[in-house]
Amino acid sequence: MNNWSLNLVFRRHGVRQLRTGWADGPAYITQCPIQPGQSYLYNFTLTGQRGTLLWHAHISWLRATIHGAIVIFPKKGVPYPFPKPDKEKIIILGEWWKTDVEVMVNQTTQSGLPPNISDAHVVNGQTGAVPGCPSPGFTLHVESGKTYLLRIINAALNDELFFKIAGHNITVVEVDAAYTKAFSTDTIFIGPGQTTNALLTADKSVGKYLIAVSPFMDTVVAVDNVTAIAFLRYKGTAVFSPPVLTTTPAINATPVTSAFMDGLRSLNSWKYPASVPLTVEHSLYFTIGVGIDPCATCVNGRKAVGVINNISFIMPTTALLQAHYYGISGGGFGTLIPLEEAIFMLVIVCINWEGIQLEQSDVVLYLMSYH
Ligand SMILES: [Cu+2]
Repeated sequence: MNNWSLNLVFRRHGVRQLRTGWADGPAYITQCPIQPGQSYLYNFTLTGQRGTLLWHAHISWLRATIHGAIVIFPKKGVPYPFPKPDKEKIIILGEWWKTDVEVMVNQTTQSGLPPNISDAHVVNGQTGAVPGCPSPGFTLHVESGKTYLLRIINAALNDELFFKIAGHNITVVEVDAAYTKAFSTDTIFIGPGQTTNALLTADKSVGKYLIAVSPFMDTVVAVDNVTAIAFLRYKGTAVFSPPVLTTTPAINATPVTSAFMDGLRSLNSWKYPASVPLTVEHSLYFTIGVGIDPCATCVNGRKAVGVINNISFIMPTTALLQAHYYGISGGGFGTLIPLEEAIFMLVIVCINWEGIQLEQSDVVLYLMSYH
């Protein structure tokens, strides 16, 4: 039931909605939004998945604040393929604006100028003591000798983030609800909408340790460079203990991101095999980039738009999948790729991303339901 004053939809990132794509969530792609005072029932089945995923409002920029965790436990009696943690903790990273994000996005769409970068990053809703904000920061309480499964979610709108705990390595065991080979790291790299499960063992001296969340950006696009600060606190830590500090990776630390990505390997065990198709029957070539459209209200008379194969997206009045399903003409979905039982390989090339810094409307590109 939407008791709010704005249209809403909800999306579950990473849930394999087999044959329930209609309840997938993105506004005007799979469904029209739920209008104020109206209700909608999302009915879907989780099949063959367990782990941590993200749900959020998937319309405009409301996902800045309307979001949360989906925790899917293994079936009863099925153990984790890693040592059972003593406790589990959810850690949601995000971006925070001081302004109303909806007002900001509307202004951005009118002017064609880039939206403001966020004012801070947050860990479970708290920035920590950053300039202009007296937040105490989130505290993760632990007991010596115990192991914790951290279910880390990046709910940020735009920023890829580093997550680091002073003095502690953590062991990645699952990413986006898929088990991985366990690997130890001092820094996690996580993109918007992604999740990472990692084991943390409280095996250091009793005390307080800084948790730092900072952005990654290796091109010329402006980004919020404020580090969110949280704390890991052992039981028995004296009240006014100064925290053990850490450094954050450089904002453009590509080697750190590469090392993390290269460390990710599917568990690929007998019980959890990586069954991927080995024969490709069709190759599809996509270029993803930024184009310029004329815009009467825009400051420069034009605005940047996201494009796939040089075609941009115009918000339809009927959701695309609804139009397709009911055979409504003029659905705005153009030529559909005829799908048959075949293995496709998508070749995706990003072009002209530097263009984003020059002028920008709401340039957000999504790839939906590809597998
Ligand atoms: Cu989303």
